[in-house]
Amino acid sequence: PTIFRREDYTAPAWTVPETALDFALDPAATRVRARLSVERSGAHDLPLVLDGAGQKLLSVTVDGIAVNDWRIEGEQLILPLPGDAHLVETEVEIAPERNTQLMGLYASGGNLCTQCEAEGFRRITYFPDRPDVLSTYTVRMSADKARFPVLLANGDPVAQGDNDDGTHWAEWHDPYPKPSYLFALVAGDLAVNRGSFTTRSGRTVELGIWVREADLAKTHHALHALKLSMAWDERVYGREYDLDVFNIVAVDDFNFGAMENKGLNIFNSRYILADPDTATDYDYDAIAAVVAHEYFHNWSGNRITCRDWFQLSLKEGFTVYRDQGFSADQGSAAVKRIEDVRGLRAGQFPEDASALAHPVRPESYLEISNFYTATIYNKGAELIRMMATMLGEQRFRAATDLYFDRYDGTAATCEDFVTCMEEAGEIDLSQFRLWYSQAGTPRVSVSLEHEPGSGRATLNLAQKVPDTPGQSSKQPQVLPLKIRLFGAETGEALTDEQLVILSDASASVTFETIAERPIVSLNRGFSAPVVIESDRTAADLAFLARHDDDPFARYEAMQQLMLDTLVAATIEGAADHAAVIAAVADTLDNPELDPAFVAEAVLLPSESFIGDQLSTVDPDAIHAAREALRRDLGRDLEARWRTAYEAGSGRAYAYTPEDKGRRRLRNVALGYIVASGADDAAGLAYAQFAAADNMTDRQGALTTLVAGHSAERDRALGEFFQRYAGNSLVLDKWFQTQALSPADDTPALVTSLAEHPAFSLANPNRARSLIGAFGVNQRAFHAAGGAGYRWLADQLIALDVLNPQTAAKLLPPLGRWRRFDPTRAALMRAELQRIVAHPGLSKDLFEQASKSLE
Ligand code: BAL
Ligand code: ZN
Repeated sequence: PTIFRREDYTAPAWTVPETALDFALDPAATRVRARLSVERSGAHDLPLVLDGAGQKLLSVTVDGIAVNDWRIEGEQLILPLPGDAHLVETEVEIAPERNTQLMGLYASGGNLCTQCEAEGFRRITYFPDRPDVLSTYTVRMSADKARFPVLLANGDPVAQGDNDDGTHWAEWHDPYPKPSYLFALVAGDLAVNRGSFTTRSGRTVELGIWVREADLAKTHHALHALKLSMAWDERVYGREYDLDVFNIVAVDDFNFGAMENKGLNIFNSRYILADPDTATDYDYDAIAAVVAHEYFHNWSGNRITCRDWFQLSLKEGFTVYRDQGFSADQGSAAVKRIEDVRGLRAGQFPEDASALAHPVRPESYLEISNFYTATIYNKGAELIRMMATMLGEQRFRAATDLYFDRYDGTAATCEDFVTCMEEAGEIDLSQFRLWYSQAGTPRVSVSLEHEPGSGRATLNLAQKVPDTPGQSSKQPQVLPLKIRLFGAETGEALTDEQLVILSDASASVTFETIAERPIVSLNRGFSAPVVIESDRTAADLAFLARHDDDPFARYEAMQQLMLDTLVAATIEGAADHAAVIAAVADTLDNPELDPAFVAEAVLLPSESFIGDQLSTVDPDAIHAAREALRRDLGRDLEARWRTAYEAGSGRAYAYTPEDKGRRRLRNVALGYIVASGADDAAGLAYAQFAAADNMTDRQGALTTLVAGHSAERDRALGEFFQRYAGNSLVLDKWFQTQALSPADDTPALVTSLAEHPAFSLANPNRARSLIGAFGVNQRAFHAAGGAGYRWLADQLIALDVLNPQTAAKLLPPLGRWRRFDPTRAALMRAELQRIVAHPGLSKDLFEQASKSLE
């Protein structure tokens, strides 16, 4: 397969200022006529090259005359053109109902919809399918009116009408030049929840959320989030919406979470549909975040797009940073930061430590779909956050204003963005750029020396960026570390918060007039996405968990204390739990803390995160160590857990930050009561399950029950399935909860669930709910003998035939073989080799599997 390299970029030889498309829609055979006005760019005699994939080419004309001097090379249409400007028309036929890879035009739930990012448009029509070819689009569609009463496309509606033959048509026009990956159309039998938003300049935008009629009542939260997002982007970034309509359509079969097509976002229904009975608080939060994310792309992605796919983080990192800011403003910013860092550590740090590690701006790829990664998205967002931290609020806003102003209407690069940060921020970011080119998570070691006599304290810092595939001997990066010193006796802050920029391999920072022994609060707010190795003792960490004024640092101290204990227990077979138990008790006893924060702070690190701290992961020892600590925490603090549980009980459901926090803590408390082994625990969990008036409590209880063995577990699983049999999003939870269970029967259960009549590989959400969840269940996936590895490989090979993109995204757990003992590593490698050798493998899965073997 062809390797694409960033260094090979050349500007397009031909531009397409205008595109007119005409669709005769039919699930079995759709005809697409494309009229492209093309212009030669610069002095050259290169032919016009149009990308295509999988369609039947019916005709080609140039300036209205049929031509036959074109040729197909690979899947590209090569057309020599004599002049500098022509009208090129093609007609193709495609079969949406046979499109199982869900790229291009496809059928979902009887409706037709599109997904074009990154390279799906070429499956619809021949086109220079690259993000730096910007075109205005006029789209005309006709379809059977009874079957597809709603016809939507990008931009604003122009006209519509009926034909004599039972079909109808609609025309849409998008005046904003856009790359082909932002093209969208939808034809279907859909109902709409309408709203409107008046922009700050007084323009009224008509909003619509389109779903199946039966789901209409579940769209209010998404519509509300959309309005909040529109107002937030005006207030925080000065960005106003630019079309007269903004439509969102929810579909059940979708590779991504959602897609930011201009004026017509298409969403995975899991990020639109919510009511208290079917969606958890987590779902509600995620819906608001994804609605905001896609809306924010209108500026960071659509008005300014990417020059090439190596620049993907230009739009994704920045937009994630923007949606994180939005979510932080809707509730507890501290808890949001904790959640985001947990996500980074669960998804991105392991990627950065794996064979699939890549820089935020990659240098090469085989299949761009494989680069929609936590590194591009979440580490990319951390890069923006670091620049924002170093610039400060006002200069960061000036820099984003400059960026939006300077590059509006263009396809830009990460370099363009950083240059704006430098210019408006009046800061030199030369060395900071290494964050874009060097992969790997920097490790920072920290020690603090104190001379009581002179009152001098010296903080010694050293950094190391680890080797990653293809990259060794890396240069030190710019690490903005927020720090503060606290007195070990008084608990008082001894300094203000300071921003220390570590840019050398090592450096020292000196503090004067430090009378008492200081304890350092480090990387506050997780100001740099690094791993900290410090010489702080368990007592120091417990102290910070109690006294630190930065909520993130407080949480972090507690996590580190737990982690140190669990790592010691994993290696030694046992550890003293007293310090953790005392710190958790303290946290539970502190009436000033927000329950949502307490719930985060008292949760033990995941088994995978514990594994990430070890040179060789021992899944069984980790599980045993974590369960032992959970049990002791449950037993020793049982009265406190029951008090916390009761405090969160007996309230009618409301989706407010306060109620969410109470529910979260209540469910965490339930988990510890069950861990204590109390006789009434399963009964208590089942009672919560049965009486719940919301999905957070019902799924929380189910998760707790599924983690153990009891009659209540089986009863709850059966009842849950019956109650939600018609709701595919909730059935995903049923599969996922079982696949994530730490119980010892999970491997067998997952194997049988794959045979369940409700399981299907064709729906990405369902595939992810079982296969994806199992892959991240460290204990179950890595159960001795390698059956889990074989099962995953079998599933991926089967899924690859239908949907290579989704299959490839589920492969990374197999690629972590270097982290495991030689027996497991050999079994994992054998499965990777089996995948690579499989005939007819997609390049998506081939790239992931072959790189994982290197
Ligand atoms: N652009 C793909 C989906 C998203 O990141 O919004
Ligand atoms: Zn995005």
